[in-house]
Amino acid sequence: MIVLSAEFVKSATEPEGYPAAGPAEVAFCGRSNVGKSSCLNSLSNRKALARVSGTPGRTRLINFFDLKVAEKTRTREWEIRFADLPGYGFAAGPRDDRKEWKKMIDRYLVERNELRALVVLVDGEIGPQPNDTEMLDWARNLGRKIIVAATKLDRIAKTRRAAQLDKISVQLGVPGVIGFSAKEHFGVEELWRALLDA
Ligand SMILES: Nc1nc2c(ncn2[C@@H]2O[C@H](COP(=O)(O)OP(=O)(O)OP(=O)(O)O)[C@@H](O)[C@H]2O)c(=O)[nH]1
Ligand SMILES: [Mg+2]
Repeated sequence: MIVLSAEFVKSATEPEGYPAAGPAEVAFCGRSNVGKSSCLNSLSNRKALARVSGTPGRTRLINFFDLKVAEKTRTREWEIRFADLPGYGFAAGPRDDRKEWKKMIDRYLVERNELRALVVLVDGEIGPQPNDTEMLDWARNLGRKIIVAATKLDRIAKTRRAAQLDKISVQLGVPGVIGFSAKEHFGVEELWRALLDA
């Protein structure tokens, strides 16, 4: 995929602040430190897109990005909006913060009409954690389409990667978990295909 443009649109916490209806949207979520920013940067082929809005506290916000992409042959083009959701599993957060987070994500998942799919990133080395399963069940119960990608898969020996992906797939009950590495830049095309399919 060729990324023709990628830009930060705005940050928001509640529906009144979301950007006006525009391109079809996919949202990204995962545990804190799972490699979400790195994944967004790999997909957008930019070094620091996911940090453009880098003001303190931005991790508590939903960040929106607009992209234009084209087939390598330039025969087709798409506009797509990414919503970067704040990470979960930050153990140190006070109870009130977690309640706020849950409310913010719930409103987004329930109310956002443009949302076509939720990409849940899980750590490919350590595998899914209980809060990943919770996140998946939550999104599934709301009827959202889910795409799962396993990040940092470069940390697993090449010969073990397929088995690791199968294991994660079974653990989560999600077929076709995508193996991804921002470091070695693999899984990028496959994830793009899944996004555009959605
Ligand atoms: N080996 C390896 N390390 C990665 C990969 N992706 C991210 N990392 C590392 O993991 C750490 C966290 O990456 P981020 O992309 O900042 O993760 P994040 O989920 O956005 O983190 P927060 O926004 O702080 O929750 C960094 O040290 C990255 O360099 C990957 O594909 N392979
Ligand atoms: Mg990040």
